[in-house]
Amino acid sequence: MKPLDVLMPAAGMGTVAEVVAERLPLHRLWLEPDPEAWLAEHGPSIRAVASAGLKGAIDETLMRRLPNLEIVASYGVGYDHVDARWAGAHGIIVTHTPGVLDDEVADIAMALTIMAVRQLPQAERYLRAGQWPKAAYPLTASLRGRTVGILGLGRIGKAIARRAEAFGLDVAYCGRRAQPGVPYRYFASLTAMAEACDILMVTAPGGPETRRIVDAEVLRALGPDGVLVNVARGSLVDEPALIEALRSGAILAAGLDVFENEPNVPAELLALDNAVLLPHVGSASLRTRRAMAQCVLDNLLAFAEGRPPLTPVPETPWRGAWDGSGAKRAGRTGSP
Ligand code: 8YV
Repeated sequence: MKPLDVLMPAAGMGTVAEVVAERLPLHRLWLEPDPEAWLAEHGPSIRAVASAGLKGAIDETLMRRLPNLEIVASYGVGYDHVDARWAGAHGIIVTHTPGVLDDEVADIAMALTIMAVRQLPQAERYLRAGQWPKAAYPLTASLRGRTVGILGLGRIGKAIARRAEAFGLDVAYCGRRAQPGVPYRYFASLTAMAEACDILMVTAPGGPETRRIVDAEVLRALGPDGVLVNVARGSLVDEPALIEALRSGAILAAGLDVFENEPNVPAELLALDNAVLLPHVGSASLRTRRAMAQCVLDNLLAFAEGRPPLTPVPETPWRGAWDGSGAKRAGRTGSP
């Protein structure tokens, strides 16, 4: 096995650098005093990139600095920070970490739903502020009799749907097409689904195609009893429109794990009591983050040994052209 030099451009969230470095030569670009000079000197020896999370885009500019790059192993199921189309067109495989985090993220989605509808963070603040002896906490809205509309019924959406059913909720979904064998009501139009549901659950991938698709019109359709829950990407939601909808009572509440410009959360959102806000912790348990890091490593090891990567993204399907000798895969074109 030819050693696979791995570059990690930006520091990640926990474990991934350690897990990769145990088995493969890892270069931590963010620790280099002059990253540009490092790339100019060492870029050609790099065949693999491990992305440690959403920080640091793996874009055309970076990939062009690495003329012998063959694989980008990304940490996380969403890979909107990686230009997978460019990679695919240049013979570079991109992998992600699907499957291992579905239940963890679905748990948080349900937690956010209950927190937002039953005002649990507010009730806890009330108790801690010593208000309880003065008066019982005010009555809240209820989850009973509600319909959850899931935008993007992928693995995580389905894990949420199973939980929602167990909670006695009706489930609907919206996506590019109706899925055969799925028992939930399908909507081709997001606005129509928002009108028909009470809790709009966002689990679709980020990226240019879904940018700000939850806009003022969708929020209006969700209505004054409606709750928006987002565990996907902040980019799917028009954040100023959401702030306005929460402020004006156009919707009841929101539960958000993700934001447009993480880790910065607009002061207007922070000021709103009907927004429950979490710092992108959907998958952030030790167990699940370890499993994600292991998936990054397993993809890199498979590739280093000439085996097919385990979880390539659809834009870069494995064509089996790489022979493990260090030769570039067929189809790599357009290197600088
Ligand atoms: C992680 C995520 O927080 O998997 C994803 O797409 O958003 C989360 O599980 C993130 O990938 C870690 O950087």
